Amino acid sequence: SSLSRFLPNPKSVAAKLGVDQGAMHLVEAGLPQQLTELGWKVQFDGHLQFEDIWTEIDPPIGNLKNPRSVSRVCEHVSKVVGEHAKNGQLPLTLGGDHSLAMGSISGTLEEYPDACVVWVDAHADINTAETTDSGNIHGMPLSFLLGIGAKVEEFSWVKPLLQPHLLVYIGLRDVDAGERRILREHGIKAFSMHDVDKYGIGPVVEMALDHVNPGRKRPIHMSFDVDGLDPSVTPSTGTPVHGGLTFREGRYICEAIYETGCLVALDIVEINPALVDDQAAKKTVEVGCALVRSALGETLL
Ligand code: DIR
Ligand code: MN
Ligand code: MN
Ligand code: MN
Repeated sequence: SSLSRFLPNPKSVAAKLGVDQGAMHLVEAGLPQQLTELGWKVQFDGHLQFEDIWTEIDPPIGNLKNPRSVSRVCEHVSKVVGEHAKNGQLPLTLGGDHSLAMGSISGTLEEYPDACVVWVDAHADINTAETTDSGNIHGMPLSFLLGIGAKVEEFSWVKPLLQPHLLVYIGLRDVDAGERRILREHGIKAFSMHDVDKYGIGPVVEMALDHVNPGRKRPIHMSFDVDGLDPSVTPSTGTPVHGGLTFREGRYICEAIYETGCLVALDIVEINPALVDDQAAKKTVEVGCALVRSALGETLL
């Protein structure tokens, strides 16, 4: 490919220790070389560590955990992703937890204001400061991007640039009551595991794209939480939920998104090699690499 590509690596923005190692493991497993073999010109920005940004003394705001650190890291991610998008590069953001999508999607929308978002996840990640039970910001990024809920001063840099009809979910199976209300109120389209069982993954992806990208002309930002897949496939993740996507269903989503030719940015998040055991971590990292390759053009034949 003549296009230039790039791999930023935000440090964890997670409360659960170890998720920041996910990116490191994907790179060490050979992801940059694998993408080079697929014909991409890979610009690897190195592992951003944010040691100067991350602060140990960061008391909760409301019940939001590590709010200042998470906010600053995400703001940095948004700038880096935005710059690379501006240069015509496809930013691949390796997590780290899913709060970083607040940054990556902000960056994408700066350059592509008409972009749609395909969010693959077991969770809806759309809690607000009022609805969150856990206080985990990785359960909230979409509410900030959509401008839903009470404003949190610390996150005032996040522009509410995402419109509800340009967001679609695939894989949901663990949605809080408050989140369900938000999805209903804002008419946000979601394909749960029930829909995947009922229609099959092919039709689900088609319906999802018809909703956010009817003419397949809009740029697509895909944000892929590996807990969208079943824990038997991606065990090393912070909040596994039974009954998820199979390996093939996950790869199919990525292949189908690649086929649209509309992909402009990709996140792979929530791989935590510190969880379960080394074998589980290795497997999860391998699956993560395979998902990225599929989304970036690897074909089976
Ligand atoms: C829950 C779980 N809805 C929360 N969400 C997770 O904490 O807000 N999201 N784990 O990734
Ligand atoms: Mn998530
Ligand atoms: Mn999740
Ligand atoms: Mn999460």
